[in-house]
Amino acid sequence: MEFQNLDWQVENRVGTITIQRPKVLNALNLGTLLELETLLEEVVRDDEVRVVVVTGAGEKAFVAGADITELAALSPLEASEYARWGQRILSRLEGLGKPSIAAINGFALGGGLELAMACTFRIAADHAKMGLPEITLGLIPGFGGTQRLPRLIGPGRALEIILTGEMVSAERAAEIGLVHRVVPAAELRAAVARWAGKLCRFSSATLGLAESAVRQGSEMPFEEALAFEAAQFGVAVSTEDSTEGMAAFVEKRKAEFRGR
Ligand code: CO8
Repeated sequence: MEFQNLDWQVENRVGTITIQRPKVLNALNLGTLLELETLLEEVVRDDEVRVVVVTGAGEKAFVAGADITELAALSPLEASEYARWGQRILSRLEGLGKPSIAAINGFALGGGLELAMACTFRIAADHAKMGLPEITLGLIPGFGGTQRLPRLIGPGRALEIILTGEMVSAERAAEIGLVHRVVPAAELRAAVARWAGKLCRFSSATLGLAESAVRQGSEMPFEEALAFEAAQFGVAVSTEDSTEGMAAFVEKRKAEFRGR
């Protein structure tokens, strides 16, 4: 697939999406979002891809937000529709059924942090800075930030980040649970590859079931969520991979999962 604003590479069953507009710190414009939307539909169908990594081109930025020059030209109705569309794309990433890792290689701001938060995991370079600075532009987050951030770090801390518009360091982001790991910038690529490699060893079918049990279950009343977990557990047991996983344990050998 050929894109103007994205690069897409698959290696060792790991697909990497690189947002590629380094001159504007990889800001997400309409064209980039359209390409991302198209790519995700391909990725979801591509059985070769087990894990998706999202990162930004260059060393300075992951993604510095939605493209402000485009936002400035929107009417209120257009802005609202744009926000809904962007939200749908990020929800598609979140609900891909395959784990995703944001490799945060620099600034992750506004729509950039919202993109990272839609990923299953976030690994940040030590120089990365994160925030939702929309308030400093007279705006509020519009690609899911007001909802995903409090779900990740709690409403108190989310309100601080959203209402002050201040950036947090990678170290602070790890302390508050916004990122899973912080690594020296030079080691980011290797750390993400190791994390992705670990995930590739498991059944892609059961990874998807576990993620949806957590994500969908956390939006349900507790008893309903437990019933959902039990139903997902039943589906897991119906897979060939669960037969293989348990047989491998009994036979004291390494399981060969096939994603079925
Ligand atoms: N949009 C457009 N251009 C950008 C953006 C952006 N988000 N971020 C940086 N750029 C451009 C700069 O304008 C600059 O361009 P030029 O070289 O032509 O002047 C170039 O990238 C390099 O940036 P800087 O010179 O500013 O680099 P600095 O190192 O001085 O500063 C910062 C880096 C701190 C990251 C700074 O660039 C910055 O503050 N950027 C904006 C961050 C921001 O506010 N992001 C939030 C945007 S709003 C948003 O994401 C809303 C999402 C929901 C939308 C809902 C739909 C309606």
